[in-house]
Amino acid sequence: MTAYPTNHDIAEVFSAIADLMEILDEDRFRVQAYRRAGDVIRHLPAPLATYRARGELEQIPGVGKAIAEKIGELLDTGELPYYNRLREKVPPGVRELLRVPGIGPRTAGRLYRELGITSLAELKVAAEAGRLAALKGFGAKTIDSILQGISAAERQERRMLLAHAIDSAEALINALRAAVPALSQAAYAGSLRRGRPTVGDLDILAAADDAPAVVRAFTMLPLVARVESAGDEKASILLHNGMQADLIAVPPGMWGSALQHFTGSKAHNIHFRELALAQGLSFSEHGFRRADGTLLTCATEEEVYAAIGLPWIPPELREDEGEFEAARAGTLPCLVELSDIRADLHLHSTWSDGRADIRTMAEAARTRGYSHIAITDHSAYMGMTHGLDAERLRAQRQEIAALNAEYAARGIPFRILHGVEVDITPEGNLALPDDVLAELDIVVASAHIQLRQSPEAATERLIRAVRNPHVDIIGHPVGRMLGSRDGAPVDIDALAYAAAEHRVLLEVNSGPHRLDLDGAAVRRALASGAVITINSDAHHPDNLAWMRFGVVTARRGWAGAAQVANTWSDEALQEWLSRR
Ligand code: DGT
Ligand code: CA
Ligand code: CA
Ligand code: ZN
Repeated sequence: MTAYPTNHDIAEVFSAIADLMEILDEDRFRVQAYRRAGDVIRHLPAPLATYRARGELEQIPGVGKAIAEKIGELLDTGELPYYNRLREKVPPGVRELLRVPGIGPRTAGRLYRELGITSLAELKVAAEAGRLAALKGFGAKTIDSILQGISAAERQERRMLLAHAIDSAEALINALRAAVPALSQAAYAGSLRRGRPTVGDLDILAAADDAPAVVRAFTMLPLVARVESAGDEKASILLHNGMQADLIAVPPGMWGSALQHFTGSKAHNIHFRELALAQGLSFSEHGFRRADGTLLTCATEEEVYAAIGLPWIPPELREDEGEFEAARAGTLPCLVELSDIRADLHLHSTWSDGRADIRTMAEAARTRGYSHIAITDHSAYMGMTHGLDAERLRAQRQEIAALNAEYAARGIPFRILHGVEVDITPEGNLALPDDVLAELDIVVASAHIQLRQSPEAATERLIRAVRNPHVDIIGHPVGRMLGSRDGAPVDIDALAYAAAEHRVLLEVNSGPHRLDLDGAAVRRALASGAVITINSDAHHPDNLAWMRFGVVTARRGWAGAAQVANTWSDEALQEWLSRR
C-alpha cells in the first residue's frame, strides 16, 4: 500500500478482512460489519482523511468505534497489524479461489480447511480428480460449474486493460526505436489496435531492412524479463510487468500486409482472405500470391484493401460485423476522432471525491484545447455528509460563476457548466429534488449501488431517470467494472429508444475499468437514434487523458462525430438539450 491510502485502498482492506474472516469461519456478524464498511467506504463522496479531520468518521453508516480506529491506523501508517495477522493465517492462494464465479468465501474456506486446497491450480486438479465430491453438499452440477468457473477465471487473469496495454506497448515501441535507429516503422497491432477493452497480449510490428537485427534488439531491451521464443522474424517475450508481447519484424515493403494480418481480428482476416481468393489472390502477411505464383507486396494497408477493390477499413471496425458490406457499398462511417472532442461533460472536483479543485480541472481541460466542461460532483446519497446537497450546490455555483467571469474578463472563450452526478436509486428515483436539479446547467444521472437487478428492473430504473425532465446524461449506463463485475442487464435498445425520445445523452465513460457503454452497445444505441457523449469521469487532472479510450470505444460502435455531443459547440449542445 502507498503512503497515502485512498478510500479505495482502505475499502479493499476491509473487504479482504471480511473475506479472510469468512474463510476462517469466524463470527458472521463481524464479517458482515467489515463487508458493509468496505462497501460504504468505496462509495464515499469525500476522502476518509476529510471525515477524520472533522471528527466525523463514526457518522459514516457502518463505521463504529473499532472500524474508525482501524481507518485511523491505515491513514497514519498505511498498515493494519490486525489485517496482517489474519493474512498470516490464510495462504494467499485461498483468496484467489474467490475469483471463480460461484465460489464465495465460505466455500473457499471449506475447500481450504477440509481439503487443504490453497490455489486455483490445486482446485482444478482436485475437481478433475473427483476429490470435490468428498465435500458434503457438492453434487456433480456444482463441481461442473466450478470447473467452468476455473477456466473463466484463468481466461480473465491473462487479459489486461486497454489503458495499461497501450502504456506498455508505447513504452516498448519507444525503447525499440531508441535501440534500433534504422527502424523505418513500428506500431502496435492485434486487439490493442482494434481498441478492445481488454487485451490478451501485445502484438508489436516493426519494419526495417535488417529484420533479424530488430528481433535481436527487441529481446535485449531492459523491459524484457524473459524471452519465450525468438527467430529471424518473430519473438515472444514476457515483460517485467507480467505482460506477454509478440514482435514481428518485416522488410519495409511488406509493412502494409503484415500490419493488416496482425491487426486481425481473426474473423475479419478469414473474411478478407475469402474475398481475395474469389479474385484469384491468396493473401498472407507477406502479401498477395497470384495464380501464376508471383507475389504482390503492399507497403501500406491502403494498398492491401485496394488490391481487392475496397477502401481502407478502420481497425476498430475489423470484427467481421458488417464492415466488408459497408466498405463495398461505400457506406463506411466517418468515425469520431480524438481531435473532434471539444468538451468533457463528466468531471469531479474536491467538492466531492475528486483530487483537484475546479480551477485545476478547468485548466487541464483548456490545455487539451476544450471549449467547455461540466463539473459534475456526486450528489449526497445513502446518508453521506459530503456529497452535494442543495446548499453546497449553491455554494459551488458561485465558485463556478466567478471562474467563468474571470475567463470572460480575460477574453478566454471557455465555459464551465455547473452540473452534478446525481445517483439513481434502485427504483429509478433521483437523489436530489427536481427544483435543485432545475438550477443546474447539466445533470448526469448514474446508478452506483445495487446493480444486480433483473433485466426489467435495471432497464426501468434507467428509463425512469431518462424521463426526468432535468436529466441530460445517463452516466456509465451499465455499471460494469472490467475484471471484477459485470454490468447490469440493461436492455440497450429500450434505453436508447427512450433516450432518443427524451433527448438524453448516453455516456461512453472512458475510465479504463469502465468503457461503458461498450462498442456493441454504442452501435445499438446509435441505431435506435440515441446520441452519445464521451466523458473521462476524471477525478484527477491527469485522468482527462482517458478520453482517448472512450473515443476508441465509440469508434468500435461505429460512431461519427455528429453523433457525439461533446464534439459540438457549447451553444449547439444547449440548443439540442433545450428542444424537448
Ligand atoms: P488478444 O491478443 O486475445 O486480445 O487478441 P488478438 O486479436 O490480438 O489476437 P492474437 O494476439 O492472437 O493475434 C493477433 C492477430 O494476428 C489476430 O487478430 C489475427 C492474426 N493472427 C495471428 N495468428 C493467427 C492465426 O493463426 N490465424 C489467423 N487467421 N490470424 C492470426
Ligand atoms: Ca494480441
Ligand atoms: Ca499475439
Ligand atoms: Zn462520476
